[in-house]
Amino acid sequence: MKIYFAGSIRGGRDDEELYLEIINLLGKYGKVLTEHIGDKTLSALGEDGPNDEYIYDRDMAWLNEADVLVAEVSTPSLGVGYEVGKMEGKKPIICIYREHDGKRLSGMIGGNKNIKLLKYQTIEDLEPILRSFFEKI
Ligand code: 6IA
Repeated sequence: MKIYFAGSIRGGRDDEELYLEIINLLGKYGKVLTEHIGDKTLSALGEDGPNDEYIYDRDMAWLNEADVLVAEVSTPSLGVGYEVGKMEGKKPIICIYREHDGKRLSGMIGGNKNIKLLKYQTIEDLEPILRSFFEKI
């Protein structure tokens, strides 16, 4: 099972430690193609790739290769939203969302009946959510 994990980079790195924990959890179910999302050295400037074209081409290739998309959508990110849109109708998608600071999720994710959206608070909550998702696909 090849897993594309999507999480905010230039949208903001507030949740980077959480991303790393999620990537570790996902490792139980398959190969995470995008382990760099949890990389602490990545800043919100996202200046660390060779160039944007390289990032886009490589990520599109990984999306095509992946069997499933797991998107952490608590920090709004144009890139994550784009990736969810690209995968809709093609491969199973789960969006995981942590309500915080009174911020509300985009209606384009929350209102989409084709997207499985699961709310959680802690990494402990996520374990059974992910287990049940991967058991069904
Ligand atoms: O708009 P954002 O930057 O927040 O979009 C984040 C999403 O776009 C992630 O889910 C990634 O899949 C993708 N993405 C954005 N920037 C990068 C990137 N930067 N590398 C890979 N995927 C990216 C350079 C990283 C470096 C280790 C070469």
